[in-house]
Amino acid sequence: MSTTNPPNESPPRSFPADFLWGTATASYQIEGAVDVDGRGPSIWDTYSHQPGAVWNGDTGDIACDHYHRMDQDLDLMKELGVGSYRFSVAWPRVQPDGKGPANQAGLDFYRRLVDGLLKREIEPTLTLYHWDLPQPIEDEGGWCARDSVERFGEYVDIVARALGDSVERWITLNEPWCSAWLGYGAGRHAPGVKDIGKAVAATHHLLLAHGTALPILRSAIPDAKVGITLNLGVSRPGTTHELDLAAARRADGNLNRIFLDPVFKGHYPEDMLDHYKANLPGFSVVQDGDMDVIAQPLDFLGVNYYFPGTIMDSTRVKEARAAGYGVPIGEQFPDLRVLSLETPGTDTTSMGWEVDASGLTELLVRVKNDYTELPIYITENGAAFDDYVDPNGHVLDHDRVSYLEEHISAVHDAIKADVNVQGYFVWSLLDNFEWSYGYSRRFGIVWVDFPTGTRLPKASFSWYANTIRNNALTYSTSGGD
Ligand code: IFM
Repeated sequence: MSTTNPPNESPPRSFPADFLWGTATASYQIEGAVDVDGRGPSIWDTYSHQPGAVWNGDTGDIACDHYHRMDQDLDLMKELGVGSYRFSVAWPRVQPDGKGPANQAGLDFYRRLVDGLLKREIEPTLTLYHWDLPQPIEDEGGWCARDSVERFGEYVDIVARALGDSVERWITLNEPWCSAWLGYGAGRHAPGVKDIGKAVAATHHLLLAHGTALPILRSAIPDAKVGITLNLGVSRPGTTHELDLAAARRADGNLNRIFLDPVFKGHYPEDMLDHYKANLPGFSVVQDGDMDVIAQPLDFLGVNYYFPGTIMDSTRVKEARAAGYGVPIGEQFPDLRVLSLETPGTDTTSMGWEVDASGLTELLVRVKNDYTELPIYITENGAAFDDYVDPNGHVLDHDRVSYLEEHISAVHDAIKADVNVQGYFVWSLLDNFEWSYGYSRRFGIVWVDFPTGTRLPKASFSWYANTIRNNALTYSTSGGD
């Protein structure tokens, strides 16, 4: 643990004067009020109500009830001292049928949110799509159907016109890999489809939707700063055997390169085109001109990072065990033929994710070297642990403080290595609906008592507030500058 504050043990790791500190949430994970003020159903309403889909049968019906407790949450952010709050707009609040005219009551909610932020001198960072696709769009094929792209454009136009006078920083999509590959490939997220071909089609249509949104945003809001948020990782080969090197490359292709290459280079990576062509229609949904739409200039890249991956070829289970790795049973994407290994002795979060902040620095340096020198915001980073309220009424989440300290330090290392990182957003402000894990995983720096909705800032909240106030990591046992 790194937080028993030994003053002056190491020099403070200061951040640039204009570094943006923030925190993030997403609509379905916190808002609740799923049938209030004209909101329509989303794929997550449908999915979470299917028996067995989400842990404990949890749903986002009430979640953190942020819809009704917004002012309290805004006050918490003010107390935290963040410069920006990253939230997402629920498309089904704005267009309950996924098309047609705006639902004014839905837009009014986000207007109140944005005004409440600005009143507290907190910059809004608005994500247009964080996975709550209107169910009527899914009924017509969802992201596997090209029509969803046009639908998205109409929705973006409505939101841009409604909030463009007050929001400067816009994110088109959050983690399209999860929408496409967990939603349509692994079936572990809404809409719960298991079909690799559909995941490939969804990947392309999501990227096309991103590209389609760009001129719409730029024409409605000439000063907008627009980016996309990708969940990126490092994919480390478990051995130097050629099969493992190739497997790590495939994993990297699936997670990182099929998103980064189109956005920054205007084409899909050849090896992944070949891979998906081998057994599937692959990227045959790509039409002339699509790649130019996808590769239009951006103002920043949002990076979400949580954990690194250690990868070997799936035929090498015996060798993986002999090398000392834990080998999970079952492959998420059998076509990829990769083993995602566990390294015994490494700390993990309650998601089972390995804690290794060096992966974040490595990733950021790679993005700069291979893709872009645009400003980067870490739009999500954080950890779930088994928090509890102690008999004194405190949540002493030292594991989370340690995780955040190490990862913010890794961002500092990247800045020293000349990566243009301009901000960092903790995931998440509140404990919330963690998708298929329901409420069983707590990522918040504020504890939420779900039966009552009561909020209780954790120790990590004070620690982060202190970091923001100092604009520096002022102490650590993991080494200084
Ligand atoms: O809770 C999610 C978030 O919605 C997207 N990024 C990862 C987080 C933790 O799993």
